Amino acid sequence: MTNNKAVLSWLEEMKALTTPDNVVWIDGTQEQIDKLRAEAVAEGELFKLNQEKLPGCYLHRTAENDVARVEDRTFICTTKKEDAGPTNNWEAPDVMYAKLRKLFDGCMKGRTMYVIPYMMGSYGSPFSKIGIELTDSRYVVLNMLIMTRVGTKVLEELGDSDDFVKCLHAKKDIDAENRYICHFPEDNTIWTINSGYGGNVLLGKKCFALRIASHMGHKEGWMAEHMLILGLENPEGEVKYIAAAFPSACGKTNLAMLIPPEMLKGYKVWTVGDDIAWLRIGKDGRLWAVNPEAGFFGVAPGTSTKTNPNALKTTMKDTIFTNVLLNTADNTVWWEGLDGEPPKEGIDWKGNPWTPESGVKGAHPNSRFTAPAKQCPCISSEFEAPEGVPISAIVFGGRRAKTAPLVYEAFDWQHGVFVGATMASETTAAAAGAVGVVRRDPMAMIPFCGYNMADYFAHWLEMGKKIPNPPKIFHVNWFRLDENGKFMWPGFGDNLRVLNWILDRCEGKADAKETAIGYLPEAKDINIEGLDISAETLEKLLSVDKSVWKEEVEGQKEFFAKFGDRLPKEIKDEIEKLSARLA
Ligand code: GTP
Ligand code: SPV
Ligand code: MN
Repeated sequence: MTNNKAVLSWLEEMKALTTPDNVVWIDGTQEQIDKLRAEAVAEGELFKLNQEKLPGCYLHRTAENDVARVEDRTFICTTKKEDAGPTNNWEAPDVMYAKLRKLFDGCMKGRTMYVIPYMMGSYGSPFSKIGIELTDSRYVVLNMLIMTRVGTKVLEELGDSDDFVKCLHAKKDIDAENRYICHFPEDNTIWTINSGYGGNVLLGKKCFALRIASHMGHKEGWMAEHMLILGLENPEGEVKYIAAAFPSACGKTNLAMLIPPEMLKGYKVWTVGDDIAWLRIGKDGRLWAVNPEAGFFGVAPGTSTKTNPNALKTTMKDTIFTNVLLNTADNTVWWEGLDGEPPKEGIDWKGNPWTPESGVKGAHPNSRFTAPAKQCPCISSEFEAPEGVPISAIVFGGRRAKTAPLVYEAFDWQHGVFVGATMASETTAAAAGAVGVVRRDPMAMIPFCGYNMADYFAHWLEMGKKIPNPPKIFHVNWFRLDENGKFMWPGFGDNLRVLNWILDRCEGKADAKETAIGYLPEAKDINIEGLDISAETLEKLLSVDKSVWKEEVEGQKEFFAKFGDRLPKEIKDEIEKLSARLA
């Protein structure tokens, strides 16, 4: 499919290492997609769902030990350990290559190697970047075809250039003990083995578009962030764009597709992206964002016509469901939190017969849908805009049962970077390990920053100095709990009420009071018309408990201590200033 020497010689090298029986180039044609789907069904890799109700939709179950990203097996392999920093696992490139070569040695014998040329970003955009993934998984091919732009056209855009990210994946034995997700940012290479799950193997996503891209952005003066991008249209028809970073499974897809509550019908949200943003300074001096992805790899549980009808509509055709429940009555899918009664019987994510009385979850908490972004009813007209969209506000947030109020605004860019750097959130099922434990997750990037996070903070501070008209920075928390452990804020569509305050602040149209942690709205500044929420609850949601925040500062200091002298002075200054304001 190409005469590109760099591509062909790399492919020969990888073939010699993994010794596949066949090599198939992915051209992106419907004919080839149909063939791959049919083969995957025949091999039991995919289950064909009810084609009348869900045309083009399939179900896949991963191995039980392979249902989420594995952060403890994810490595940043740079020559110098300090370049990976204290928040990443590190190994020297030569040592890791040697270890992995042994695992990859002959691992595709008897299998087919698929060559997937793909592009992150839209065709013709000056910001797009190319990768080629070699994989022995049809499931990966079919997912990459949804999540990225794949095929002949990508190779045409690449031409003779050697500027592409070299990605190698093999399922091997799905052996958790020998699972590795390895990044070599100094030579644009990603090697992963022994997994077949989403973020570990769809290498355009977290591995390239965040870990490798954040490293590129640091060198080249732009940013790769774990952010949704949405356009909020007001009743006058003006659209303003917001980028928001929340940790995994903390509400990006939901916010990006929000449907306004009845009372605020004149507003409309347009989705540009739900997971990743590449941000650059535009010619007009503002910060501009593109979504490098072409699809959504969204959390299924909790998705319903009440919470996220747009996501549901997006998944009605040409979607791959992973680890959800199969409703055997009509070969459709189900997950916890979907509307209506659960099916009377089905097959759970482990492949076992299931009934509502089984006492186990039908769908895995991190079960997902892979759906083409273009099918989203609220996809933005700017989804493929080559230069992206101008960002008015950056929003950070997470799951905090206490501490963080519903919303606050940073005093300025430097303080906003500090607000992002001090983010903390309860862990979720998106990564293997304990769920519900509060951990520090700066800018929602702790699992995805491809270089030393102290340098990442410095890069954010540096960018701020270079953006003539920077966006304002905010922090939100939809997840505050009351004494009974119930969410105090209704969330979902009603989050628009908070976005409205945010954009009004950007335009100088809303009031705020100055507090120790930043500018907060007064209760009167948040429109709660039509909401069943007491004035007292709203007051609580907007309260800042100084004693809790003093404890918070101790946790922040402990986290920052990891970075030693590499931590930017500005961050140290901000923590001192916060302490002083709390005293
Ligand atoms: P990743 O794809 O892992 O990066 O996650 P994400 O940030 O896109 O999270 P997503 O929008 O898929 O939401 C994850 C879970 O949080 C789902 O179960 C949602 O139903 C739930 N959720 C999203 N928004 C809200 C909200 O405003 N309030 C509450 N209570 N739950 C929410
Ligand atoms: C996340 O974990 O933040 C995801 C899913 O968006 S994965 O692609 O598995 O990383
Ligand atoms: Mn994500």
